[in-house]
Amino acid sequence: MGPFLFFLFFLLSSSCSVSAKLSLDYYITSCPAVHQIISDIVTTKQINSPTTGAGVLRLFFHDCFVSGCDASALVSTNNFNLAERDADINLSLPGDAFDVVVRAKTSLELQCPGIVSCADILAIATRDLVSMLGGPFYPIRLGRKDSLFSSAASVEPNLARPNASIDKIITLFSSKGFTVRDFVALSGAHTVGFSHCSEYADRIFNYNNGGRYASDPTMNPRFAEALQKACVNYLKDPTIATFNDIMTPGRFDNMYYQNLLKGLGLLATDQKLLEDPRTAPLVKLYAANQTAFFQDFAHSMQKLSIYGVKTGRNGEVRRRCDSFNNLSA
Ligand code: HEM
Ligand SMILES: *[C@@H]1O[C@H](CO)[C@@H](O)[C@H](O)[C@H]1NC(C)=O
Ligand SMILES: *[C@@H]1O[C@H](CO)[C@@H](O)[C@H](O)[C@H]1NC(C)=O
Ligand SMILES: CC(=O)N[C@H]1CO[C@H](CO)[C@@H](O)[C@@H]1O
Repeated sequence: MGPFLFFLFFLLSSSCSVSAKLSLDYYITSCPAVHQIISDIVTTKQINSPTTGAGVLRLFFHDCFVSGCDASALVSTNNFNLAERDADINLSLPGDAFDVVVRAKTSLELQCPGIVSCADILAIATRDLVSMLGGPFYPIRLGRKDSLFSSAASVEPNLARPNASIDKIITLFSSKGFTVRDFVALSGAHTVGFSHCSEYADRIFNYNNGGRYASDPTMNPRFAEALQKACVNYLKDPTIATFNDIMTPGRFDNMYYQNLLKGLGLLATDQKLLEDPRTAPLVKLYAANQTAFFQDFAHSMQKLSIYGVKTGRNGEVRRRCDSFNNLSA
């Protein structure tokens, strides 16, 4: 192949978009039972440990936003490298979420060794769990490769804290190609799971230096009082956590948005969605119409699940989800 032809080939092959290389039936011949195997593991795990679903959903979001949906968040730190999962913001990612992926991988390695990537497992497990909790079911295109890198330092700039402004989060999302609509719809994930007191303590204790029990005026006062009781010892016991959605904590529904209308948002960034004129109309839409929320959530999750995906030689199919195949990487 002459240099010109090679150049042409390179142009053509690199212009195929990543998502075009993913497909719904990627494992149809190499591992036809992939969906059944993952679904069995996920179902058993969720029944035995009901906090798994929310944990996996959050883990998936963190994995995707930091360098793409490439299982970089699953890698353990070793002597050579401080991995993503050990960044400060990750410290509360729950062990059950990692565990269910490891279990699915173990089962898949017995039936189709070396075939199914950890990134695909995490994407499928997330989808299955959302649907098991009562949320929408959506198709997932497959063929993601697992990352060759994972770095704690890349976490902080790519995720938002609950003290961030809505402006800052919209900028973060849009820098990755996600719209305000994606942001508000994906935030509905906080209809399940927990947050630790430290994540919202500044809203319920000494708000604006107003005294020990001064709380954020945008928070429902009875809700604030209940949280003050639950969190009274949070500095001594940092493991104390409360439901993100106090009304239907284990169900994936549109209650998160209905809560915001009543001042029952837990994190500052949740409640602020009702204040910003760019996000408030969507909060009201989703609060009034669960079908609209489910449609948009499913759409944005499909978009999230192909964000920054690695294909071809930009990644590998890991043998173990917590380490690279080349152990000295
Ligand atoms: C962009 C703004 C966001 C901020 C500031 C934020 C922040 C947080 C914080 C502080 C927690 C509590 C963590 C803990 O204390 O253990 C949390 C939990 C959670 N987040 Fe978010 N989050 C955001 C967006 C998202 C998105 C887009 C998703 C998924 C699509 C998501 C899914 C979850 C889930 C499911 C939980 C519960 C985790 C569990 O129970 O283990 N979050 N989030
Ligand atoms: C938000 O909280 C983090 C620690 O959780 C802190 O490092 C950061 O300075 C705070 N940012 C703002 C804007 O207050
Ligand atoms: C709710 O949203 C769905 C999907 O966008 C739409 O088809 C339906 O008409 C809406 N329902 C109401 C009552 O507005
Ligand atoms: C949570 C996680 O899996 N990553 C690290 C961050 O926090 C956990 C829990 O403390 C640590 O065990 C992990 O090293």
